[in-house]
Amino acid sequence: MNKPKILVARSVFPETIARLEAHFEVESNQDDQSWSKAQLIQKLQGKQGAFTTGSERIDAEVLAACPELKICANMAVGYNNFDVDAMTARGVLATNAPDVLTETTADFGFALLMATARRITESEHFLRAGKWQKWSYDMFAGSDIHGATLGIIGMGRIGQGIARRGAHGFGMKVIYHNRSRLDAQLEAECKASYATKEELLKTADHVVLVVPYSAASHHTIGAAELALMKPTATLVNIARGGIVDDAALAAALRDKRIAAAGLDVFEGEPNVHPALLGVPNVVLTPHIASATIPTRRAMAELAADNLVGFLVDGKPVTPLNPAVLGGK
Ligand code: 8YV
Repeated sequence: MNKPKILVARSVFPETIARLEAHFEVESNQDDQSWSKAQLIQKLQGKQGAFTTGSERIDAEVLAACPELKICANMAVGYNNFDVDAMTARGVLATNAPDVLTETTADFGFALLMATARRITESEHFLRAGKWQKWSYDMFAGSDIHGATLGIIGMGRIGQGIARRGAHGFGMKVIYHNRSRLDAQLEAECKASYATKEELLKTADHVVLVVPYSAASHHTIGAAELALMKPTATLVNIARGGIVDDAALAAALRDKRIAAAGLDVFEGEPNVHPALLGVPNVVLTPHIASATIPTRRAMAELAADNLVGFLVDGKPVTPLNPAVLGGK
């Protein structure tokens, strides 16, 4: 019997490819070429499955042009690259990779917060440039993390991981804003209390964004929100680029309306707004919050589990639109 055909849209572990090849005829993009939408459509011709990594847009146009497609498995917890409604309408299964990256991503969020608040990369650049000639009492003075107020916008699994680190590890006072309140037990475990977005922005010393991207969360932080923050506050974004208005943030950093920012994600990445590159009080990293080998391996395995589970056994592990399962 012919094996189903799948596309692996980005480079991935050779072991993952080998595992997929046991079940499928695999075309993979091991050279990590950047494909236009037309090229993605062309590569998807005749494919029943796609292994995606979060940046390949699967929308109504792609789906209409690829009628054989049955499943897209994202190697990412975020799935704003999928138009899930359009996929459901076409009977195409969407899956993501939740849970396996929670703790690693929360570690990174905290690392970025610490690097930002304590000016670690800025001071390292100074040292490497040979500018360190003397001690001074306020050289690279940053803001305290222990005992400070940590405001988390988006209190899903990763947000809760950051709250636990802040409350239990650093004695921070944790406040959060989320579409819905956590139940009392989770709030107690995270030592976190609910705040409106406005209260959070006005009172937090450090604001961390972990909210999923959608039309509703686009520019959750723009000029008006930045204006509410304390001039001593820091902002960390490990969610998605479009959550922050990068131009407004660059202006706020330049004018010292907030103290500093740490960004792992950007509007239009891998391009970064040039104004952000021009301000010193921002730590910039290339979307690496989940990047440890064990975690990336677990994410790849889960995406592969979904492809094999669905196309071979009819049982995906983490479906986002289980409504389509009845029809396949
Ligand atoms: C991924 C992510 O590295 O899981 C997510 O939503 O943003 C990252 O962990 C990225 O999407 C590529 O897989």
